[in-house]
Amino acid sequence: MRIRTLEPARVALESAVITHGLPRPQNLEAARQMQTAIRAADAVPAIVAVLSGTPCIGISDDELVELANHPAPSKIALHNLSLACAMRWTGGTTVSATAYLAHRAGIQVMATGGIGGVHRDGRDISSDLPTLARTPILVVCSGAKVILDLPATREWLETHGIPIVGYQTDELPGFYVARTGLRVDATVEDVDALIALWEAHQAMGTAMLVVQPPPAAHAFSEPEMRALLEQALHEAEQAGIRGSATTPWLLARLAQLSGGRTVQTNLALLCANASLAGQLAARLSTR
Ligand code: PSU
Ligand code: MN
Repeated sequence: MRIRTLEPARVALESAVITHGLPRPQNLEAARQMQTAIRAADAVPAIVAVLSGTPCIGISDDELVELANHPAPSKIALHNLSLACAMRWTGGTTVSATAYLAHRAGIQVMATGGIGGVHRDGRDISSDLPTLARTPILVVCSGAKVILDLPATREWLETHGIPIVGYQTDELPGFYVARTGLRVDATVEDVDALIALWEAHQAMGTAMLVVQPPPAAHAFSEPEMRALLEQALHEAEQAGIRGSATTPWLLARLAQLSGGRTVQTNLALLCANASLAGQLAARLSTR
């Protein structure tokens, strides 16, 4: 493992969103904007990725450019992290591999767009979930991705002892949409209240999710998203898309169907989450 800095106010950023979640050139733009948002909050961004077999906690801008433009990057989750190291792969780490590595590097806070969860077929469960169930880390996100079975994902989190805290919201957001009708476990209005909850939870050994809706100017309405999603899910089934290809395929199809609007929403929510994570990390580092 290569750790770039030991600065206490670090925020880990996953990189599967760079290699598999967003099209070029918005992927590079997203990564840079997230880093800027974290620095503006007086914290230090650490993009987590695997470069030629080395798990990296923090990468240089040259390395980021290379990763964002890599012709065939791997999607690295927990099941293939060790293989990626042994076989010298280069790739983006999902929330699962990122949380695992960040925790080992002593980082308490990470940011992403939407976590993985229980897929709608009910059989495919993202390794993000079991990893969060055994990793004490504070994850700032906009809920789970709307392509998933959100009620089942919410139940899974509850079963496995992962609290969901709404930041200025009482509902679980659905990534591109602000509301899902699913409740959060607690709502807080400011960063200090979040810190108090995290300090109470930390010793439990599981992650805590902090969720906030996508910025209002970019959010999709529920009926709008339902129509796009119905078509994308139907097409994915027809095309026989399975396993780890599912999430990237659906995100890319939604981007096409919405004329690029979902990409703008994704960018906006990633930056907002990075900013909040930066504020949390900065505050935690002074305690
Ligand atoms: N957040 C985004 N876009 C993404 C992802 C998160 O805004 O593409 C990635 C994360 O890396 C997450 C992964 O861990 O999607 C989930 O993939 P899967 O469902 O295959 O576990
Ligand atoms: Mn899967």
